[in-house]
Amino acid sequence: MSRTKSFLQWLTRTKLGFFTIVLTLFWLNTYFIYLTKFNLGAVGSMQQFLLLLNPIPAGMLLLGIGLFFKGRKSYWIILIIDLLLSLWLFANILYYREFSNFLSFSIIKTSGSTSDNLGKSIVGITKISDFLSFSSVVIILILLLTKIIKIDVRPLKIKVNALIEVLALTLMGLNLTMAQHDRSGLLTRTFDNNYIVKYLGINEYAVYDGFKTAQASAQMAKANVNDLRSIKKYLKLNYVKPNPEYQGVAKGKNVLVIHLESFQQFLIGYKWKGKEVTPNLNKIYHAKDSISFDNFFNQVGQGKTSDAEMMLENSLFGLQSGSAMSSYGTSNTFESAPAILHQKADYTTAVMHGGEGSFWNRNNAYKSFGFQYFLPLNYFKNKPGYYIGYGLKDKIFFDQSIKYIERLPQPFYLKMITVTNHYPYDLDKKNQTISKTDTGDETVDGYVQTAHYLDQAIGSLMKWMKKTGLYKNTLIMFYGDHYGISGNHHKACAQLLKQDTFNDFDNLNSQRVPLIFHMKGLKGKIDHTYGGEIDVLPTLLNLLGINDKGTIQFGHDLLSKDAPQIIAQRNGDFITPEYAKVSGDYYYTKTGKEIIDPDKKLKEKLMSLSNQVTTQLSLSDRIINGNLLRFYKPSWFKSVKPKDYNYGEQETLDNLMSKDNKTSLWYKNHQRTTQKDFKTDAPELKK
Ligand code: GP9
Ligand code: MN
Repeated sequence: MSRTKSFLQWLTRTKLGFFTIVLTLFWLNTYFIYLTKFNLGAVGSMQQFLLLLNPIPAGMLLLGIGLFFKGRKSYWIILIIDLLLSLWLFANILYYREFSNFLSFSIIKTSGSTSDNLGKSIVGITKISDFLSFSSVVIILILLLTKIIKIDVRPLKIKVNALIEVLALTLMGLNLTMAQHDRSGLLTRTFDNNYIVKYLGINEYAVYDGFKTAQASAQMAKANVNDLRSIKKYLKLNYVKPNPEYQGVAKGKNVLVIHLESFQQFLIGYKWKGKEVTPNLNKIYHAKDSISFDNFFNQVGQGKTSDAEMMLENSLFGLQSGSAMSSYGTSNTFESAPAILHQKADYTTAVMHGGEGSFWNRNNAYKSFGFQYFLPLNYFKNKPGYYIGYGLKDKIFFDQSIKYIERLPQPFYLKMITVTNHYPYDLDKKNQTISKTDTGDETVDGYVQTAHYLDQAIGSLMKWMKKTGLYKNTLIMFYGDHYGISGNHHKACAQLLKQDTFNDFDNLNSQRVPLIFHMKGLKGKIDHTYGGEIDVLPTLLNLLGINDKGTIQFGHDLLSKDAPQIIAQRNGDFITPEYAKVSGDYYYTKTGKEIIDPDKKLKEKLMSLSNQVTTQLSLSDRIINGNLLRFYKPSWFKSVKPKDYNYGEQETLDNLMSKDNKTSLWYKNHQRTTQKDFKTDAPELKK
């Protein structure tokens, strides 16, 4: 008998052979679906390699369970497991089509009522080719029924079964190690479910998500309404009255929040080779109608951008590890800025971002926050050369946003998330209009270039606002979300900042990011108050004249004379106008001298500050981990129900582009677009 023939015999006549066939079909099937139905963005040979191989370990482990059974049962159980895996694939294809994200247990749990009206639209969005996810099941079934595969009833040695499972786990471990190597923090930072699937596989994702969900619901089950009561008491005790001088000065104005990606304070006024890096922002920073803070700190943890967003929208901290928006954004109840503004002052609320909607779980979390509109990448044309790093280049993003901004009913609360100034600060030649710095540190030297690019994009947007008149009735808020150059680049940082050295205390100092409120007629100043991202919401609410008494917010109005000025960092470090704590060591803020031998009084002071910081952080954590805001029902606030929000493209465009939005800029401009008033020098858009 020839070798091939005996191999074929082995495949079709033995149990192990059957297992091999199912596993191979399952593998190829899953890989095919990865490539055709999801947008996983595997770039580079490592990611492509992992994407190709990642269905194998899970398939082996799960299908292998069937091998433990005897006789015919074993075959059927393997087939049923394959069917379940295919079903999971199928369900994800449908969900992904609508939401560019994978199903999660918290979505499934709430889907009876909700959320995404999946049930309703399931038929509408299914394509014939989606059923290809069942092809391995169908092929096996045919092979069995036609008796091409003959059932082998002999039991397998238990040792062989166990070996297969051990091998599967080993492969899984190997896969994980390689993935972590390519993308550190893959599991701890939870940026995007797409990443988990791309690196580890769709079934590993299910396990991961299940684990996270179980962890969260255990913590939630333990929490009760009394936990919230004690936190309310704490907040009441620490409440500071907002500054009456600024109360309501921006009442009824549009609020345009510009998220300056990775933008550090030192860029303001910074010159490279005699050229200002951010001339437009510098002008805004110093304008007479800008309140600009120069001691404002980012307070993010691993969740980076998403932590900044969590703080700005909710005045709650991110978590010690991972991203609160990813882990709790779908299932938790919030009392967020968009909901407050909508309910108290009839604002239309929206976010626009030139990146994928699933990143940081935005497409779920924003519903929980109460954003009416979310326009991520799929709302924008994305031609070759438009996209870099994590999203559309800022100039292209702004250019294409105009047609949506002008349609928003006013007053609006709109956040625009820029992304070009993001590590690794890459920019194509034709967009480089300032030279790189020369520290020799590759990850640092492009920073001024992308920051310069972002600044130019902002310049165009401002011109458009002035031209169209939107400028007159809008409060524009700029903020940097977190550092751009991490503390690991001591030498380069010292060089950029023209210092001899750069130590841990300098690193804390360079966590300063801009916070600017700019509005025509605003009584401006450079404000030296120490503040952080947690404080933005109370400050903004006061400017808009919205009473925030009784809200569950950990920040304080930065314009208040009584602002406590103790700025927590997510790891328990802090800075005040007098003292700072950096990795367990204390410093004098003004001189940067380390406090070596504090006397008793000073020691007590430092301890007390330290305790205040950990108290804040842990109380905020309790709210998020225990989902405590589900117990919060003040008379003036209606809890947000994510199911009331539909981010489906059709519905979004129907509402947004409706001719009935009589308060929109477009309507006021005699129902004509203002797109031609937006001038851009983006080389990609040159006619
Ligand atoms: C992507 C962007 C980046 O959408 O917001 O997030 P980051 O890496 O800065 O946390
Ligand atoms: Mn960011």
